[in-house]
Amino acid sequence: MIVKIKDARYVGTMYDQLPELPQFAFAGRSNVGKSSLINLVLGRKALVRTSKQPGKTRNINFFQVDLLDLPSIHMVDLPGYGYAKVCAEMKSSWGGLASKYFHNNASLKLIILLVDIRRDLKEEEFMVLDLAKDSRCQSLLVITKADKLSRNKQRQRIDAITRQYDHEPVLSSALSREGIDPIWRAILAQIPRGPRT
Ligand SMILES: Nc1nc2c(ncn2[C@@H]2O[C@H](COP(=O)(O)OP(=O)(O)OP(=O)(O)O)[C@@H](O)[C@H]2O)c(=O)[nH]1
Ligand SMILES: [Mg+2]
Repeated sequence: MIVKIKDARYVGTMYDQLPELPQFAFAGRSNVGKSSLINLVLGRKALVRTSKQPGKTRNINFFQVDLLDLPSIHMVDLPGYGYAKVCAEMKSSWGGLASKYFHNNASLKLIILLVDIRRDLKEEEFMVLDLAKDSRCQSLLVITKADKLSRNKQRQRIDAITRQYDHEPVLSSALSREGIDPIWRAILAQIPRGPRT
Protein backbone atom coordinates (compact mmCIF):
# COMPACT_ATOMS: atom_id res chain seq x y z
CA MET A 1 0.00 0.00 0.00
CA ILE A 2 1.16 3.54 -0.71
CA VAL A 3 0.25 4.71 2.81
CA LYS A 4 0.96 3.28 6.23
CA ILE A 5 -2.11 3.10 8.45
CA LYS A 6 -1.26 3.40 12.13
CA ASP A 7 -4.81 2.97 13.38
CA ALA A 8 -8.39 2.93 12.12
CA ARG A 9 -11.44 2.95 14.38
CA TYR A 10 -15.12 3.82 14.53
CA VAL A 11 -15.56 7.17 16.29
CA GLY A 12 -19.26 8.01 15.97
CA THR A 13 -21.95 9.43 13.71
CA MET A 14 -22.60 12.79 12.11
CA TYR A 15 -24.38 13.90 15.28
CA ASP A 16 -21.44 13.34 17.63
CA GLN A 17 -18.88 15.94 18.65
CA LEU A 18 -15.81 14.90 16.70
CA PRO A 19 -12.49 16.61 15.98
CA GLU A 20 -12.42 18.45 12.65
CA LEU A 21 -10.47 16.27 10.28
CA PRO A 22 -10.51 16.12 6.47
CA GLN A 23 -13.46 13.94 5.49
CA PHE A 24 -13.61 11.38 2.69
CA ALA A 25 -17.15 10.15 2.14
CA PHE A 26 -18.25 6.94 0.44
CA ALA A 27 -21.64 7.18 -1.28
CA GLY A 28 -23.65 4.87 -3.48
CA ARG A 29 -26.64 2.67 -3.93
CA SER A 30 -27.50 0.22 -1.19
CA ASN A 31 -25.47 -3.00 -1.51
CA VAL A 32 -23.01 -1.45 -4.01
CA GLY A 33 -20.11 -2.29 -1.67
CA LYS A 34 -19.37 0.91 0.30
CA SER A 35 -18.62 -0.79 3.60
CA SER A 36 -16.57 -3.48 1.85
CA LEU A 37 -14.55 -0.84 0.00
CA ILE A 38 -13.74 1.06 3.20
CA ASN A 39 -12.53 -2.20 4.77
CA LEU A 40 -10.47 -2.88 1.62
CA VAL A 41 -8.71 0.50 1.53
CA LEU A 42 -8.04 0.27 5.27
CA GLY A 43 -6.72 -3.27 4.96
CA ARG A 44 -9.18 -4.41 7.61
CA LYS A 45 -11.43 -7.43 7.33
CA ALA A 46 -14.44 -6.23 9.27
CA LEU A 47 -13.97 -2.74 10.71
CA VAL A 48 -17.10 -1.66 8.86
CA ARG A 49 -20.07 -4.01 8.92
CA THR A 50 -21.07 -5.38 5.54
CA SER A 51 -24.23 -7.25 4.71
CA LYS A 52 -26.02 -9.34 2.12
CA GLN A 53 -29.14 -7.55 3.25
CA PRO A 54 -29.36 -4.15 1.53
CA GLY A 55 -30.04 -1.06 3.60
CA LYS A 56 -27.88 -2.15 6.53
CA THR A 57 -26.00 1.11 7.03
CA ARG A 58 -28.58 3.70 8.11
CA ASN A 59 -26.47 6.23 9.95
CA ILE A 60 -23.63 8.40 8.74
CA ASN A 61 -20.73 6.62 10.38
CA PHE A 62 -17.32 8.18 10.95
CA PHE A 63 -14.06 6.22 11.11
CA GLN A 64 -10.87 7.95 12.21
CA VAL A 65 -7.80 6.86 10.29
CA ASP A 66 -4.35 7.73 11.64
CA LEU A 67 -1.69 7.71 8.94
CA LEU A 68 2.07 7.60 9.28
CA ASP A 69 3.65 11.04 8.58
CA LEU A 70 0.30 12.51 7.46
CA PRO A 71 -2.62 14.19 9.24
CA SER A 72 -5.41 11.93 10.47
CA ILE A 73 -8.57 11.75 8.38
CA HIS A 74 -12.18 10.71 8.71
CA MET A 75 -13.62 8.12 6.39
CA VAL A 76 -17.38 8.50 6.26
CA ASP A 77 -19.76 5.65 5.39
CA LEU A 78 -22.97 7.16 4.03
CA PRO A 79 -26.18 5.12 4.08
CA GLY A 80 -27.06 3.48 0.79
CA TYR A 81 -29.82 4.92 -1.33
CA GLY A 82 -32.19 3.42 -3.88
CA TYR A 83 -32.98 0.15 -2.15
CA ALA A 84 -36.01 -1.10 -4.10
CA LYS A 85 -38.09 -1.86 -1.02
CA VAL A 86 -37.44 1.53 0.51
CA CYS A 87 -40.56 3.66 0.26
CA ALA A 88 -40.67 7.15 -1.22
CA GLU A 89 -40.60 8.69 2.23
CA MET A 90 -37.29 7.04 3.07
CA LYS A 91 -35.88 7.99 -0.30
CA SER A 92 -36.51 11.65 0.36
CA SER A 93 -35.11 11.24 3.86
CA TRP A 94 -31.87 9.97 2.28
CA GLY A 95 -31.77 13.15 0.21
CA GLY A 96 -32.47 15.21 3.33
CA LEU A 97 -29.75 13.50 5.36
CA ALA A 98 -27.22 13.77 2.54
CA SER A 99 -28.02 17.43 1.91
CA LYS A 100 -27.60 18.14 5.61
CA TYR A 101 -24.26 16.31 5.61
CA PHE A 102 -22.95 18.09 2.51
CA HIS A 103 -24.23 21.56 3.39
CA ASN A 104 -21.55 23.94 4.66
CA ASN A 105 -19.21 21.05 5.33
CA ALA A 106 -15.80 22.58 4.76
CA SER A 107 -14.11 19.42 6.05
CA LEU A 108 -15.52 17.30 3.24
CA LYS A 109 -12.64 16.92 0.79
CA LEU A 110 -13.68 14.14 -1.54
CA ILE A 111 -16.81 12.22 -2.30
CA ILE A 112 -16.10 8.70 -3.45
CA LEU A 113 -19.12 7.60 -5.46
CA LEU A 114 -19.53 3.89 -6.04
CA VAL A 115 -21.32 2.23 -8.93
CA ASP A 116 -21.74 -1.50 -9.53
CA ILE A 117 -19.93 -2.51 -12.74
CA ARG A 118 -23.17 -4.04 -14.03
CA ARG A 119 -25.17 -0.79 -13.70
CA ASP A 120 -25.24 2.60 -15.38
CA LEU A 121 -25.18 5.91 -13.53
CA LYS A 122 -28.77 6.85 -12.75
CA GLU A 123 -30.62 9.85 -11.37
CA GLU A 124 -29.41 9.18 -7.81
CA GLU A 125 -25.74 9.10 -8.82
CA PHE A 126 -26.10 12.39 -10.70
CA MET A 127 -27.78 13.81 -7.61
CA VAL A 128 -24.73 12.90 -5.50
CA LEU A 129 -22.41 14.42 -8.10
CA ASP A 130 -24.52 17.61 -8.07
CA LEU A 131 -24.40 17.77 -4.27
CA ALA A 132 -20.62 17.44 -4.47
CA LYS A 133 -20.40 20.16 -7.09
CA ASP A 134 -22.63 22.51 -5.04
CA SER A 135 -20.33 21.96 -2.04
CA ARG A 136 -17.26 22.56 -4.23
CA CYS A 137 -16.12 19.09 -3.31
CA GLN A 138 -14.08 16.86 -5.62
CA SER A 139 -15.52 13.52 -6.65
CA LEU A 140 -14.05 10.17 -7.58
CA LEU A 141 -16.09 7.49 -9.28
CA VAL A 142 -15.25 3.93 -8.22
CA ILE A 143 -16.65 0.98 -10.13
CA THR A 144 -17.23 -1.91 -7.71
CA LYS A 145 -17.52 -5.70 -8.00
CA ALA A 146 -15.22 -5.93 -11.05
CA ASP A 147 -14.86 -9.65 -10.28
CA LYS A 148 -18.48 -10.22 -11.35
CA LEU A 149 -17.52 -9.86 -15.03
CA SER A 150 -14.88 -11.24 -17.41
CA ARG A 151 -12.02 -8.92 -18.46
CA ASN A 152 -13.71 -8.34 -21.81
CA LYS A 153 -17.05 -7.43 -20.31
CA GLN A 154 -15.28 -5.25 -17.73
CA ARG A 155 -13.74 -3.16 -20.53
CA GLN A 156 -17.14 -2.63 -22.18
CA ARG A 157 -18.76 -1.56 -18.92
CA ILE A 158 -15.87 0.77 -17.95
CA ASP A 159 -16.18 2.47 -21.35
CA ALA A 160 -19.94 2.88 -20.97
CA ILE A 161 -19.66 4.31 -17.45
CA THR A 162 -16.75 6.60 -18.42
CA ARG A 163 -18.89 8.11 -21.17
CA GLN A 164 -21.45 9.06 -18.52
CA TYR A 165 -18.93 10.57 -16.11
CA ASP A 166 -16.33 12.38 -18.26
CA HIS A 167 -13.46 11.42 -15.94
CA GLU A 168 -11.42 8.27 -15.50
CA PRO A 169 -13.16 5.98 -12.97
CA VAL A 170 -11.29 3.58 -10.69
CA LEU A 171 -12.00 -0.14 -11.04
CA SER A 172 -12.23 -2.07 -7.78
CA SER A 173 -13.04 -5.46 -6.34
CA ALA A 174 -13.14 -6.53 -2.74
CA LEU A 175 -12.44 -10.09 -3.92
CA SER A 176 -9.44 -9.50 -6.20
CA ARG A 177 -8.40 -6.54 -4.00
CA GLU A 178 -7.83 -4.19 -6.91
CA GLY A 179 -8.32 -0.43 -6.77
CA ILE A 180 -6.66 0.27 -3.42
CA ASP A 181 -3.72 2.41 -4.63
CA PRO A 182 -5.64 4.68 -7.04
CA ILE A 183 -8.19 5.38 -4.30
CA TRP A 184 -5.43 6.31 -1.85
CA ARG A 185 -3.79 8.53 -4.51
CA ALA A 186 -7.07 10.44 -4.90
CA ILE A 187 -7.35 10.77 -1.11
CA LEU A 188 -3.74 11.89 -0.63
CA ALA A 189 -4.19 14.57 -3.31
CA GLN A 190 -6.78 16.22 -1.01
CA ILE A 191 -4.89 15.97 2.29
CA PRO A 192 -3.28 19.25 3.30
CA ARG A 193 0.48 18.73 3.63
CA GLY A 194 2.55 20.09 6.47
CA PRO A 195 5.89 21.79 5.75
CA ARG A 196 7.79 18.52 6.28
CA THR A 197 6.07 16.47 3.55
N1 LIG B 1 -18.28 -10.23 -5.62
C1 LIG B 1 -18.15 -9.11 -4.89
N2 LIG B 1 -19.00 -8.88 -3.86
C2 LIG B 1 -18.86 -7.73 -3.15
C3 LIG B 1 -17.86 -6.78 -3.47
N3 LIG B 1 -17.99 -5.73 -2.61
C4 LIG B 1 -19.03 -6.03 -1.80
N4 LIG B 1 -19.57 -7.24 -2.12
C5 LIG B 1 -20.72 -7.89 -1.46
O1 LIG B 1 -21.87 -7.10 -1.66
C6 LIG B 1 -22.70 -7.11 -0.49
C7 LIG B 1 -22.91 -5.68 0.00
O2 LIG B 1 -21.66 -5.13 0.42
P1 LIG B 1 -21.59 -3.93 1.45
O3 LIG B 1 -20.16 -3.52 1.52
O4 LIG B 1 -22.27 -4.27 2.73
O5 LIG B 1 -22.45 -2.82 0.66
P2 LIG B 1 -22.93 -1.38 1.16
O6 LIG B 1 -22.87 -0.50 -0.04
O7 LIG B 1 -22.14 -0.95 2.34
O8 LIG B 1 -24.45 -1.66 1.54
P3 LIG B 1 -25.41 -0.77 2.49
O9 LIG B 1 -24.66 -0.47 3.74
O10 LIG B 1 -26.60 -1.65 2.68
O11 LIG B 1 -25.76 0.46 1.72
C8 LIG B 1 -21.98 -8.00 0.53
O12 LIG B 1 -22.52 -9.29 0.42
C9 LIG B 1 -20.54 -7.98 0.05
O13 LIG B 1 -19.81 -9.13 0.41
C10 LIG B 1 -16.96 -7.07 -4.55
O14 LIG B 1 -16.06 -6.31 -4.91
N5 LIG B 1 -17.16 -8.26 -5.22
MG1 LIG C 1 -22.75 -0.39 4.26
